[in-house]
Amino acid sequence: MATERPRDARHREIDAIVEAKAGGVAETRDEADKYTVLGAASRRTFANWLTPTEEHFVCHRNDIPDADADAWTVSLTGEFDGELSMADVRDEYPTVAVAHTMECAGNGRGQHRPETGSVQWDCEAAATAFWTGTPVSSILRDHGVTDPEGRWLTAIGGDPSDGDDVFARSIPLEKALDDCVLAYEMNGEPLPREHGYPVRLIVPGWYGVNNVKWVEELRVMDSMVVEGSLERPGEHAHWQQVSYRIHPRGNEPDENETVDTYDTWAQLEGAVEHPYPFDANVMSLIGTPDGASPITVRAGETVEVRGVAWAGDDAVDRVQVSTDGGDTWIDAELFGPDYAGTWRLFRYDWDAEPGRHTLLSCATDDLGRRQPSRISEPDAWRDALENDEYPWNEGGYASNAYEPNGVEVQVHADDDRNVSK
Ligand SMILES: Nc1nc2c(c(=O)[nH]1)N[C@H]1C(S)=C(S)[C@@H](COP(=O)(O)O)O[C@H]1N2
Ligand SMILES: [Mo]
Repeated sequence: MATERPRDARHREIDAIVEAKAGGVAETRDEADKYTVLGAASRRTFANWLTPTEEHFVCHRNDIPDADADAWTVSLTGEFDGELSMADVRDEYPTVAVAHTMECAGNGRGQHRPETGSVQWDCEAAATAFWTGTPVSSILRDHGVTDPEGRWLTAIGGDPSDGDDVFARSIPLEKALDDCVLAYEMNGEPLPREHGYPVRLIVPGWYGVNNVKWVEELRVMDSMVVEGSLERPGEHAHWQQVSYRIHPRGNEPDENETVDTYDTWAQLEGAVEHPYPFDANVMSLIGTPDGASPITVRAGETVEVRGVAWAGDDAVDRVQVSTDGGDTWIDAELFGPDYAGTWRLFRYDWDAEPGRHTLLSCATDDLGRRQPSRISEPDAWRDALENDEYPWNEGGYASNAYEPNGVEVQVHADDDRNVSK
């Protein structure tokens, strides 16, 4: 272990990533400085379907491991057994590519009032990339694991945890067998170190935290990870059972071996006492106009309001746009690629009048679940949903309220020469 303080190494790590990404990402600091967190530097990321690697947000808690693909192995443990080299992962199984919209479960946390702890993201921690690798189902089947009933797959990161909590996350085997990928390329290039080199788990449509980077062990068990599940030192269950749980102020979430419903929204509606952020809640963001500078319109011309909308394992059914702060709503057109687990583009041709306007977007999924208008007061908890509010929760997770994501836009007529503000 290095003798310098971990914080120093973290700062150098952040500097190196920012430099490599050359202006595509911006830092967002955690007050305790535990995380490396970089968000999309501009809203315009959300006006495009594919996020260039340079603009893809980064989020992790420990330092990046000093990995060498030639020496890296993935151990298969629990109800199966084996050890895969990276050559095995690449060459012994089919190669696939999946598109995946990844959103940090803490995205939107910065809009909770009062503020919660941890990284104060606004809406910049979401991205869509192509990930190339091996279907997890091929590895599982090859090792005799075919029955998902009651079983979970735990992926463990090789990031150094300084002897405290191991980065271990569990997903139901049903999801793992369905569409998950052990990825070694991102957007057609070898995985960058900060995104999980040499290999990471991709869980299409599920919150970022489930997508374990630097995977060194895959474990099949009949429960999700609980304290003592793993054959290694350190705390095992922190990232599954303590952190990343959605719960009201001032209580400790219960440890569960299993839950019956994986759908995050169904959990929020009451299926699970303290929900786990698994698949992403229905959400949308406007990419352009981005509000960064005034826009000038000519008489008779419209302004394209363009953005992205996603719904985890579910499909986006509808996106509505408001250009008057939520008084009236108009249906936007969905267009572009339509892949499971990824966002869709939407557009609306806005007949913009000069003045200042608040643009909002609100998506509805194919189960009729619509983004709530705002984040609730801290003590509302489950009642919030009935009042068209997202429940304020102590960790600030999985928020999908539309109103805080609005864009303030100033519009000038094109005969106005004083476009200085
Ligand atoms: N091993 C490991 N994997 C991890 C993390 C981590 O701290 N360690 N952070 C998770 C979180 S919280 C997020 S949001 C995503 C971010 O993936 P990205 O940095 O490639 O965008 O990685 C996840 N995978
Ligand atoms: Mo995250």
